[in-house]
Amino acid sequence: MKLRTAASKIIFLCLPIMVFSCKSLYNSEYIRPSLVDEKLNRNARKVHKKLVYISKKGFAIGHQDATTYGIGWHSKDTENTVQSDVFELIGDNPAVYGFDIGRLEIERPFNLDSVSFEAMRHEIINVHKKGGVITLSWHLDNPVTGGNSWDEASAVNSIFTDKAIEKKFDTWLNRVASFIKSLKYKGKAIPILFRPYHEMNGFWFWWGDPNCNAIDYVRLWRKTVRTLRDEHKLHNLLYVYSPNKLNPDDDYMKYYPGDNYVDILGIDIYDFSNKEDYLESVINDLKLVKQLATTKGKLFAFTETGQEKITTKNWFSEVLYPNIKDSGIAWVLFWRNANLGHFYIPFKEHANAEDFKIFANHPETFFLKDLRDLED
Ligand code: BMA
Repeated sequence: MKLRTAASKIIFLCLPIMVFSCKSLYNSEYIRPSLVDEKLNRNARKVHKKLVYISKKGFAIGHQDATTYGIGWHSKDTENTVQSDVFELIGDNPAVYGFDIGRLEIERPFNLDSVSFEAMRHEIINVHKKGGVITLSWHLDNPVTGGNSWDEASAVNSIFTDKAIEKKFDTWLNRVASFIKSLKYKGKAIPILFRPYHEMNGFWFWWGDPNCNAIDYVRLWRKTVRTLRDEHKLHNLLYVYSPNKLNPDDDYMKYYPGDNYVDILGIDIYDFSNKEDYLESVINDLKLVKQLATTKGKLFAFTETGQEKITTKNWFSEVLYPNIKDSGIAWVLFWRNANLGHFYIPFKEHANAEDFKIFANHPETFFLKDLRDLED
């Protein structure tokens, strides 16, 4: 009798713990990773784990602005339905969705590519609900001149030396934080792969070389992490570092903010209709990124790629696929389908539409439905 009472007491006391405690995410195949944010929420940790699993079997397919617009349509025409040029071709959506928050910092209602931030928030929630992975880039304006991202006038140093610019920039970061804070589903913060200040080894952005030196770049990156993570307590962000393809004198690590500030190593490489050049970069750069990431125990990804208008026959299955299939990348993100002069995923009538289907049929390519089949 006494024993039974004790046993029921234990069950009674443990029940809430049993109900509320969660299954551990970690096992022998997936050891607890060391991440920028030690307090990273469970959903974001699950995304990290998912990406690790995918990278062992293949890679997730991503598309920038996949569901906001495409060739001949805009999401405002199709409220509440997730349409995408990828879906038009293969009957499945991408696994990874790129969004850009450029101009959020200056409180514009639309981003630099005319996507309303309201629609973006709506889409991000929708995509998350359907099991997709979200990545955010930020083509932000030049805080000194008020020009756009491509205004090469020096600005990063001023963030640290000019009080007025610093104040302005802090306000910008606060606005980004507010937007990210609003990305919630069922009361929980939606995981985001945050990829700011990309292609910093290129000359075209004000945060890039030679418009910003490496010391200032690292300071900018760390300040951003500290503001979002420590001040605003955003615990849903994985931080992605993504230089542009390496020119002969480039050092991938030159602007690296440090292992404690980066979760995922990336690289952006485009095919400017020069197959040899493109493949040389894809092969060599991905190999290097893999080496660095593996040593550090981090994920890595092909954060932007594509050939504008896809003029090379069978580009997806014959140029890209054979060279990334064993690369170990967690995802590959194709750039946006803006218009007939600027697109990176074929539309139905395009000469490479069939080729994309062949590419998508390979077991290594993970689309949205494939992601749902993975266990947590
Ligand atoms: C560039 C181009 C631009 C666009 C920018 C941000 O590569 O696609 O047209 O404004 O990305 O998305």
